[in-house]
Amino acid sequence: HERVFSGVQPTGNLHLGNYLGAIKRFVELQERFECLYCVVDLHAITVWQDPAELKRSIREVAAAFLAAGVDGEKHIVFNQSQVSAHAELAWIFNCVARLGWLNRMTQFKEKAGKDRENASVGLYAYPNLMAADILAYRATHVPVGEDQKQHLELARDIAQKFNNDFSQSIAENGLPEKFFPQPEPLIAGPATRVMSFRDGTKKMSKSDPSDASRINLTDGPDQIASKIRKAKTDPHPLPESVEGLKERPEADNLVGIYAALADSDPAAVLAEHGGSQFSQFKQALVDLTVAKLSPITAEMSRLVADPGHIDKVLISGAERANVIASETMAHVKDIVGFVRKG
Ligand code: AQP
Repeated sequence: HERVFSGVQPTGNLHLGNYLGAIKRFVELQERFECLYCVVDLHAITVWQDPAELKRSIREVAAAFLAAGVDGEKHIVFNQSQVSAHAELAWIFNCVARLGWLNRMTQFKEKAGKDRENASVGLYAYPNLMAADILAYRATHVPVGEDQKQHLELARDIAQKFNNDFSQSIAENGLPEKFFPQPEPLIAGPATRVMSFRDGTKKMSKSDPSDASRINLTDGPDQIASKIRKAKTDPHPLPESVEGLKERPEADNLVGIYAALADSDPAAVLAEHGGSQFSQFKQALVDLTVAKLSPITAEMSRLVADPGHIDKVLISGAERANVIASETMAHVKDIVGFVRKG
């Protein structure tokens, strides 16, 4: 059974990278898979979140899903904290994953920075919770940006170790040998790693203190235009072919963004715009970005202004997610050897 799971953190400043690397892909996958899209609020609190701000951000991420075209009736949209299986399974995975595995996670190193002693334990265990998110639904496919690749690999290792450690018990409970599937990352297309507009070697990120480094999904046409015009570039015209994008991170980034927004690919974009000056290409990119994002931004603000609809979608989503996840948890408890009410 093929099933998609993915999540986005409600930590404010949703940006073009989140849209192109994740949310836009969520929409595309709805035709082919049964999908669960989660606002991962338990992940968000691994770093401090102001409670009122968190509530607002949870609704904003849900609004972004819906405004971008995720169907909250056919598929499942919910917030993580409302399905207790995520936290329960994460604990079990805390006891499956090895310290050595987590010590290799580069995102923890980046986010904890120099003051590692002062990072939350949750930030360290984050990848185990992410594995639980996916495996609570025994999801087979996970659309994410390039930055999540290492965490996905860890989720695969956890699934495999659980299946191995408990192979006898899995068999005794009459369950399939590969109780947890190996979730496959879906990292494809021209915008799996959208870069900062201020530094072509850093990814576009919510937490970048410079607002000019990213296009927020709440930015209006004027902000979009000004940020794209000011985006860092090199002094050369656009190359004629994709080979010419090597060693030119800023050009590569803008061409990738254009291609992703146009549902095209970099070669086709360069066939049209190769040889242009950046000033010209940037104007085309402004027009395309505004055309694609404006309807989403408008719908997001409409939904957030009266959150009744969003809350209904989230509550119904959590109920339906809970049905699937509780079944997994009942099996997991039997497999591990917990006594429970039958
Ligand atoms: N720059 C990016 N390009 C492509 N995809 C990206 N994603 C994030 N940044 C880019 C993808 O968006 C999804 C949701 O991300 P998240 O909110 O769960 O966490 P994140 O990766 O930590 O997001 P940020 O913006 O980078 O936040 P900070 O600044 O806190 O680190 C994921 O699928 C992610 O790959």
